[in-house]
Amino acid sequence: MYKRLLTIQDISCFGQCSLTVALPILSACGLETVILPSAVLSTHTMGFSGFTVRDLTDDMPAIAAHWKKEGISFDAIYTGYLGSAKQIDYVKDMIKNLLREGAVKVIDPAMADGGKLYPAFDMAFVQEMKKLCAVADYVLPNITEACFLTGIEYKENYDEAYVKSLVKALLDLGAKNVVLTGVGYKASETGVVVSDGKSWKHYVHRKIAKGCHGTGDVYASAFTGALLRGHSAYDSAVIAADYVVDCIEVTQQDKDHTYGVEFERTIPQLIEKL
Ligand code: PXL
Repeated sequence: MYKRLLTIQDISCFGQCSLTVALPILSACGLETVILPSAVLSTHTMGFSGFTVRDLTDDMPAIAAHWKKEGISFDAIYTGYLGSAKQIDYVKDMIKNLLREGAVKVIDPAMADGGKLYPAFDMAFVQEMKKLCAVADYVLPNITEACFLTGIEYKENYDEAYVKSLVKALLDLGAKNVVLTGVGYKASETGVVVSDGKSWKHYVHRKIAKGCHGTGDVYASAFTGALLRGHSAYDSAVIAADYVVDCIEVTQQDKDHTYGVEFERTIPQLIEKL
């Protein structure tokens, strides 16, 4: 079936993240991809200074109302980087008003990495993001985001008991399935844990580089694309992880390309896996 998905996140014009990654990946996965930009920035906020920001919060309710009037509805929603706590409220309204029966809700609480919140966010934003994660079918945090969402202390070195406590706390928030990224117990490894509270699967793969920018968005887009193409949550998590590894590998051949990953070059490999 040809599915229609709504994705809400910013447009960072330069920098290969958020919507400039999500739209091409989801379209390539064969989904009708409707976008709602939460803000327009000249670049993303990591490693650039003096970037411009046009916040689009106030446009969101009117866009949603127009869609409602036109009878436009969605089989799925996938949210990424959101600009403000108020936007999260508007997203919750769209979940109530614009989704078809049985629509899939994927929430990537893109707000933190490496133990720290991104510059634009504070704890008030985190509180609102918790409420959005509570209604998610799939929540896709990294370890730092999981810590902010659950109040559990961030650790660089951890064991399976620690990861289990994070996943349990995320499920207790209300999310139906947790896809926790960046989980590895050795320096040379990383991976993803997928759990619905009953089953527990950990896909472990090689760690090539530390913290490549935009890979969270590449991951969440490929995961959502595979899921909506009918793959299981675990298979989608594996497909997305392998795709991100391919993206990092091709990008490493290009030493000057430090602001994002060259995800376009490996889209054929992703399609092959679907
Ligand atoms: O990749 C997440 C992301 C999305 N959008 C903007 C960002 C970031 C991460 O820093 O700055 C504007």
